[in-house]
Amino acid sequence: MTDATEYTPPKVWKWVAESGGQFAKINRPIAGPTHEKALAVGKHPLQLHSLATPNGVKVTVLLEELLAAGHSGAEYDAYLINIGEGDQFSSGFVDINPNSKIPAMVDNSGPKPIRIFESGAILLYLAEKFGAFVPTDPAGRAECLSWLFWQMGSAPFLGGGFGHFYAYAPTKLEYPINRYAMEVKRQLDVLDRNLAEREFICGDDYTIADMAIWPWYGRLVSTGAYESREFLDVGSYKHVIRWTELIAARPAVKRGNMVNRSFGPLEEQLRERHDAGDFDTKTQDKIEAAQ
Ligand SMILES: N[C@@H](CCC(=O)N[C@@H](CS)C(=O)NCC(=O)O)C(=O)O
Repeated sequence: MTDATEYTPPKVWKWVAESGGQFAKINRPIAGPTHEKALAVGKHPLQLHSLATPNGVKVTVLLEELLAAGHSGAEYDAYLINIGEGDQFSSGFVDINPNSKIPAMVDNSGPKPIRIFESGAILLYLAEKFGAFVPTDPAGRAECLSWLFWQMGSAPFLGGGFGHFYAYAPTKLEYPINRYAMEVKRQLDVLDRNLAEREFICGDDYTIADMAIWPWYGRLVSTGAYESREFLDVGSYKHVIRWTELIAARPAVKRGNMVNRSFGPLEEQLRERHDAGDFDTKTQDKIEAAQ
């Protein structure tokens, strides 16, 4: 281990507001709102407040898959939460997610609004509400929930651990990069061995477990994340790559990827979605051309 500086923790930790790193401005050691602002409310039963990060994409892919499967009750309004600008700390957003992180959703279809936060909880809520993409037999359901919760527990090591220290931290430190690279490669091997024997994560059927895992690990082995494709030798996970391409080809996945996207090619950005027709008329390239 060759870290240049050694840190001696003080007796009591204190917040140094500008500690460096890409997300230093939005990281705080306290919860709660920073400003008063109500959330917009659209016409559909489901109100999503999100951004097209991997956690956000999980939910928009499921919503688009539900609509494609004929569940018209899954119509939704999707509003953009710009986490770089601190939208997640508005009073309205904190009311629906006290943890101030996207995605968060409100279901207005019943007598009282129901709020749901945490992407895994939203996936399960919607799958159960519509009776789709989650098996109902005990063995199938157990397998699906096991992989869903595997993803929820594993992705923080990928994003908050590996991604943070390899790409975002102000200095490159050998110890944390080694620790998290090893863990991410182990996770990829877990997936690769599973997908060597199955078409989808849980077997023959495409489920919310695929929708949870694909935006994180599929991205890692295809377009890449944290500019780490070579470092992690992602090409060696052949079964993960085969599955990633299978999911990416689904039309609902392509649409789900565009919703609440405010980065990348303009024709792939549908920053707000209020209608199925918005994919044809309201992408950012068309909005900017009309201005
Ligand atoms: N466990 C949460 C994690 C959500 C999460 O980390 N969201 C990030 C974007 S991917 C966020 O909103 N970050 C804003 C912040 O940390 O202030 C989930 O799966 O919903």
